[in-house]
Amino acid sequence: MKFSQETLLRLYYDMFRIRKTQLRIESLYHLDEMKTPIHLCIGQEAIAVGVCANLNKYDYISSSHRGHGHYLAKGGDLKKLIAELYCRETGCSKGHGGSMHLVDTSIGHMGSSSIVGGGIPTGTGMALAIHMKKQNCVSVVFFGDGAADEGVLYESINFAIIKKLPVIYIYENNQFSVCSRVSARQAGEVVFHAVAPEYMFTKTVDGNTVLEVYEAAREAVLRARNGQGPSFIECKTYRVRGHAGAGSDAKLGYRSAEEIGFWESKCPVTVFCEELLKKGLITQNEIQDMEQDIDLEIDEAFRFAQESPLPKGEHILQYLFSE
Ligand SMILES: Cc1ncc(C[n+]2csc(CCOP(=O)(O)OP(=O)(O)O)c2C)c(N)n1
Repeated sequence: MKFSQETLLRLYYDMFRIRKTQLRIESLYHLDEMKTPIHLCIGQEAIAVGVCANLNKYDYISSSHRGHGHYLAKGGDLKKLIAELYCRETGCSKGHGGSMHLVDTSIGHMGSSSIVGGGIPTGTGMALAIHMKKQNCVSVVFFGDGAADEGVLYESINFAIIKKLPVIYIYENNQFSVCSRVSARQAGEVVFHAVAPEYMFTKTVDGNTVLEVYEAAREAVLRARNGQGPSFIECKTYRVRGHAGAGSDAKLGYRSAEEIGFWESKCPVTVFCEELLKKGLITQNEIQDMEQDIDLEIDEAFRFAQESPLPKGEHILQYLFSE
């Protein structure tokens, strides 16, 4: 597939913006001003960006505890993201949710969940709603390999196949559920094969290569819009940071510093940038300009969050139920 320079630069910008946001959150986390656990998606930016670049505002996504990238890639407001991490009234969940419970239904972000696998049945349900209302949109579910250990994935896929639902399962195989390696929990590639490729579009891609993710997602989205039912895309990647919080966890001993280093050398943002430079599609000056813009936007988002009020105590029970 041929990509325009504009598309390539947009994909790069979006990944770079997510990366820089993650790094800023990480660098300030020790101040303990962000009263929320954080799960950084450093190294997984190509998946959020490659998939969401195929979606429009009216398409739905469901996300997980590691959801900063999904939120920004779907068009979520950076200020509201940071304000949510600061648990402020101006946050995207009005300061009630924190990092694991981001939501903005106005842009089709239907929520992230701290319940591992929680987005799988709800995202499938959204696809059922789309199908029943005969809407021309799709529902995308992002989930990790730990979530793929849950039986609800197979129940949901079976239901989606039977009902031919416009749902796309994006399996972010970053190889770990906390400290437990996927190979210790799943028999070979069983997750991928068990989802019945003869009944749905399935593909495994390099999750660190944004164009591979983009192309697979494009095909899946087209199929869903054309009434051809669900898809399952496995994006192979790696969680370079610790499961939660800031910094490396190499000293915990469940994986080697060499292994982490190997995956850092496959960084989706840097490698893509080098390719663009080599092809003459971007210049060092343009990269610097982008970086400056992003830094300013992040500065402003943090200032906004720090200056925003905390939620009011009397609102604690608000937003618990929706009619
Ligand atoms: C139903 C449920 N079981 C267990 C947990 C504890 N838990 C939180 S995150 C996590 C790991 C999830 O791994 P994965 O789905 O691969 O996502 P990743 O953290 O790698 O992005 C676990 C087991 C939980 N939050 N919910």
